[in-house]
Amino acid sequence: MSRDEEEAGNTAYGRRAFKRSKAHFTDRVTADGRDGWPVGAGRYRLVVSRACPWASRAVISRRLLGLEDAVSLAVADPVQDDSSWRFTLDPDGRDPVLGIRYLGEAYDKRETGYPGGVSVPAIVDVPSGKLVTNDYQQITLDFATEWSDLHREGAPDLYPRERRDEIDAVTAEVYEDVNNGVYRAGFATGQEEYETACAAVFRRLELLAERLRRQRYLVGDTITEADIRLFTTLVRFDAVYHGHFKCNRWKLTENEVLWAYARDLYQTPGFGDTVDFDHIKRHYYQVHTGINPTRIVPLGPDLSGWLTPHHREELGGRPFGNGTPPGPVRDGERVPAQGRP
Ligand SMILES: N[C@@H](CCC(=O)N[C@@H](CS)C(=O)NCC(=O)O)C(=O)O
Repeated sequence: MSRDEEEAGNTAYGRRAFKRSKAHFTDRVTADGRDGWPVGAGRYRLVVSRACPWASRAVISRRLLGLEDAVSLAVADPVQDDSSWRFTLDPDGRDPVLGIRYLGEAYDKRETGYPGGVSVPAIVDVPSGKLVTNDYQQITLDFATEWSDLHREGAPDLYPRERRDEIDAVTAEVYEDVNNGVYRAGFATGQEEYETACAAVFRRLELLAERLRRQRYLVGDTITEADIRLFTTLVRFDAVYHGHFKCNRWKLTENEVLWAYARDLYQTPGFGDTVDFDHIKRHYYQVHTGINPTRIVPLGPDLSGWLTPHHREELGGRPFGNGTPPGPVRDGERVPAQGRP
């Protein structure tokens, strides 16, 4: 949630439903450079928080597509301060490539006095230090389609042309009721608003479970953008959405199909190796003081189940299509032990 959303939440929420703001910086990095930002190896830095579901989409795509050498990664402290996302995990609290302490400095370089919030994911142009885009809906689609010259050998096609209509349709529903639905439930300030959002979350999850009962992935028989987008919410479900956001009709671990589907993806290289449960829990429970004033971070849930067999391979499917899984996580990008099961 960006700062302006949070402000809206503190004022008009009793009467108005939670509304996610649109990304303000929507330039695209493309093969032909039509917005002034051509794809180029080493030119851009992807700034994320591993806590953030929208940013995590980009971290997963980057791994699956093998864009690690092309786009470097900056991981912000999961707990923002009053000046928002900061690089306190790095030596001297500065991002070593951009040389800045706060992501907001790259926003300022792009547009002085921008009144909106600073959000992740963000792509920053390294030579100028300027923010290029914070348009999380577009970044992964562009990684999949515009950056193809720089994909690794064996990279999967995450947004296959012949499946785009189906992917767009399913991701629209997943966005509305699941990705953003949990936030609508979590930040509701009235009983009715909460109940409507929470009911929609579970109604949609049950429909998705039906769809996934007999097919391994959401669209076609390979991993696509649609799976990445559902995964980033499911992997956070029991850790933060069930308790902190009150989406508690059932836990992910209690839904046989979705729990197996989420474990299958978690155990696929490029998914689970990007997830930091410690960052996820500290961010949600410590930052949203409106809904958790004590800032206490719960000890649970038990994470060991994420590594148990899922048996989804019995449904067939070819995770990477004609491609191959990504190689090991780069040195310096491994999730610390405290964030893993
Ligand atoms: N609403 C964001 C989408 C991404 C987003 O909400 N990211 C969150 C983290 S999960 C964020 O950076 N929020 C700003 C903040 O919490 O200060 C946008 O407008 O681009």
